[in-house]
Amino acid sequence: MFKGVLFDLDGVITDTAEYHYRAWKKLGEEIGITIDRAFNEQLKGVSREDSLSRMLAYGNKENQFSAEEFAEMAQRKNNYYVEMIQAITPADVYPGILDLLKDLKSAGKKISLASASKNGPFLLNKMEIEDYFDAIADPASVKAGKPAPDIFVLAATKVGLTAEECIGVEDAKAGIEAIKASGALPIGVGRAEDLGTDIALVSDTSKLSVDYLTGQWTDSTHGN
Ligand code: B16
Ligand code: MG
Repeated sequence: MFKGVLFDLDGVITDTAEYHYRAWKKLGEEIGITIDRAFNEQLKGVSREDSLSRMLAYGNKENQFSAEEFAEMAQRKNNYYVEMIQAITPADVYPGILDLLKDLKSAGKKISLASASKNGPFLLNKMEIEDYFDAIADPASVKAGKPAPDIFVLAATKVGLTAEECIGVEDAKAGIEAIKASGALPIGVGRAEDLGTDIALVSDTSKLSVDYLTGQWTDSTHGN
């Protein structure tokens, strides 16, 4: 049976994915790149710097900025984002997540954060759920971001487990790829069009429960 759950944050624990989108859109408007929600799917789960590189490539402006300008734009996007997330409260925790965290704790499962966001600890604090987490994997300390498996491997290691002993929960294509590569069992929150047809999917977080996770584990090759 699975021994731990590795949680993505943005788009799984709360709706910060929307704020990331708005902050990138605002920066884009300032530098003459118009993005839409379809393009934004490619930024979900991707680090701040990699997201900016993808946005510049999308706008055919990848060679127009110096390293200093690049760093300033990444910082500016984060400033917009940090301003938006100040207002986050416990009421912003997605449906079902608090009960899931409580039930996982009661069931003796480890809980670890595998977010690409450097704002993860701040957000857990704002939502008042940091005490449920046995560990937070620091995205600044891994070599490669999602879709590389590093952050999920680190999140498992930090709670004394291997990724193979864990379930990973993600809302982004890059994150699902990272979970698969780590050896954990992926569960997606979202649509098959975005996340693929080969993994377990829930349409929203209210469908996530210890029973659901247990059923998926038992049905998978991990359970055999
Ligand atoms: P920050 P996740 C990811 O978080 C977001 O999905 C992605 O949009 C963002 O660029 C990335 O964190 C970095 O976030 O700029 O706050 O460090 O989905 O992996 O929880
Ligand atoms: Mg996410």
